Amino acid sequence: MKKSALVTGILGQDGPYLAKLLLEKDYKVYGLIRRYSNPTFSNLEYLGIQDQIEYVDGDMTDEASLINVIKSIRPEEVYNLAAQSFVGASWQQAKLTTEVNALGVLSLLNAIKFFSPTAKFYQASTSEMFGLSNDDGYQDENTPFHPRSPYGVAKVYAYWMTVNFRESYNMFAANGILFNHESPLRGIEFVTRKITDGIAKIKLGLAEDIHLGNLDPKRDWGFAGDYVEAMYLMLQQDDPDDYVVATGETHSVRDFVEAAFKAAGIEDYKQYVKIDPRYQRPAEVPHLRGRLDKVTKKLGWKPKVTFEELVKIMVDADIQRYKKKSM
Ligand code: NAP
Ligand code: F7E
Repeated sequence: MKKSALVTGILGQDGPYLAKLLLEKDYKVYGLIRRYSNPTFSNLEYLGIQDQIEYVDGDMTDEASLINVIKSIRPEEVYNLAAQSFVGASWQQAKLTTEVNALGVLSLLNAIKFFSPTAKFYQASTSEMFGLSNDDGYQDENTPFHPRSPYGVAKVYAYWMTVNFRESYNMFAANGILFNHESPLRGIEFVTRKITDGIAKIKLGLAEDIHLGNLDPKRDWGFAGDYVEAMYLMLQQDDPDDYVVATGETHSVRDFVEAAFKAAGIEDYKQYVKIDPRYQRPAEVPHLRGRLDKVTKKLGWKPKVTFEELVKIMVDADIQRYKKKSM
């Protein structure tokens, strides 16, 4: 019998990479999708796996829909990747962000507790929970949380609820505290993809500049394809636990801009970048850098793609995309 897994957030960035990995391991993969007037399966199509997923209908804000899904498929593993994941939007839509990212997780945990209690549960926790905490230049599993956005606050709730279900009901519930991870499938509003998409347009004469906010914040950026392996490994352990997943390196947004223009063969980037206050945030997370000792020691996980390789993969993919469109 094939193992079964439910992946929420199947149409996003991480969902397709994780689904591909699970399919390669011969899982039956169910993907939760919500009602949409015009759904886009483009990220699954990009990886060529859109026809290999069994889609189930549900919304993180509708508890009954989650109960129905869990009850009907009783998956052995549940990867909760669904979220309003854009930090910038979480100030404008704080309540929605809370309903999806915090209360939605409580609903899903309850559905599992009642209808598939032996299922192993993965919660997509985030380095945004650390926010301002940065004792020695690194964050790890023992760093206190100080979230800086409604997104971060909601994720802290979900983190602790995951721990609480583990401690209260003896459920296998694990948090992956993932630092920023990117890919050609990254949503276009996130800074890395906004930069590589903008550079591709400039390179092909389709745009003149890129409008960005604060270039000083530092992030620990890795490749999404590497990070889904860590999610999978967390659910293959005998005991549930919480793990930081990161590269251990940090770069500013400015560094990313410079590296991306360079990868596209443009040396003098400054003339193309306009600082636009519309993209500055009410409260910023200035410095993220994860310590990956635990995930390496306990799960044997390490990132494979370097910062420079990641930048090049994303720049090349966007240039190819626009070239294909113009053919
Ligand atoms: P993403 O591309 O934004 O994907 C999120 C997915 O969640 C989308 O497919 C979206 O569905 C779905 N979703 C949103 N609201 C929903 C709702 N009410 N009901 C059901 N589904 C809903 O995010 P990602 O980059 O793949 O990240 C995956 C998870 O990891 C997220 O929880 C994110 O917060 C977390 N995370 C991400 C990073 C990172 O750097 N990427 C780091 C740490 C943690 P639609 O397609 O229908 O909109
Ligand atoms: O911003 C700065 C911005 O939106 C990165 C999500 O996946 O990772 C992601 O959250 C930095 C911030 O990602 C622009 O102010 C400057 O300092 O790409 P981002 P994020 O906020 O770090 C974490 C780990 C998650 O969990 C989230 O789900 O870049 N920045 N100028 C800009 N950011 C954007 N988006 N657009 C700009 O024009």
